[in-house]
Amino acid sequence: MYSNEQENHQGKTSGRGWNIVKICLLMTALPAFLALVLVNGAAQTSTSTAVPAFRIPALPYPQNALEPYISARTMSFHYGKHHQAYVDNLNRLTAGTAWAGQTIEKVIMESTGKPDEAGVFNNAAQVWNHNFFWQSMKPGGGGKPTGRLLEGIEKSFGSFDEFKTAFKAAAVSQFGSGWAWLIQEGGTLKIIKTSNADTPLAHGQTALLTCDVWEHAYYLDYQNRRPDFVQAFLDHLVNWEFAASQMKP
Ligand code: MN3
Repeated sequence: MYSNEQENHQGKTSGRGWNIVKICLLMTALPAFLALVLVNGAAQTSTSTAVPAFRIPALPYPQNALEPYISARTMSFHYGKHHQAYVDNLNRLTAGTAWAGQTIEKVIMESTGKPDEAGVFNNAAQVWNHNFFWQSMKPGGGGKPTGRLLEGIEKSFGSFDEFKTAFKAAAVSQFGSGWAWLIQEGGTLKIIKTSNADTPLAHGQTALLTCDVWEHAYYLDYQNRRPDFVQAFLDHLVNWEFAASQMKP
């Protein structure tokens, strides 16, 4: 009993002594610890203020979601390789420049029409165009728009069918690589085509819808039959809700 109490007493005593040692250790270590936290914090701050790289947005649907009109194999190359390569190139070309960390739109607007910056423009515009293209489609798309967009199409092209014919003609007749677009300009809707990376954004036009007619967009699935690809795009893939969402008041 006594020895137990003594043990307890000693235990308490040695516990108190140990606490004092711990406090002393803590007081010694605290400045070092705080210094570490501060240094670490500064390092983290400098990382977070470091310029974020341009990133490829996630696809709005799985890679096989547009089958059978666009295969998962085409998507894996088109999104996973081509689109990714534009993003990687843009990061390489803008690293350490004033464009690093800017919005893709700003990079496009500031590099367009400058021969010395053609590489930056081409890659930035291709990143933007592809972001827009993926959103221009959805599984179970196609059909007809509604509301204000349908009214605008009927007013500008006569009828929805005439719009489809004209859009397909533009997409098919784009010589070489490029894009077909439905755009809004002023109060009217227009169909335009652009070459290579060129984009309506660089011309002050509002894009509503696009179809990529570079061969990499369709060659694995349609080979040389671009008209069949464009027809499938119009009939089965167009995301009209997205196009309508891009309209300006
Ligand atoms: Mn493409």
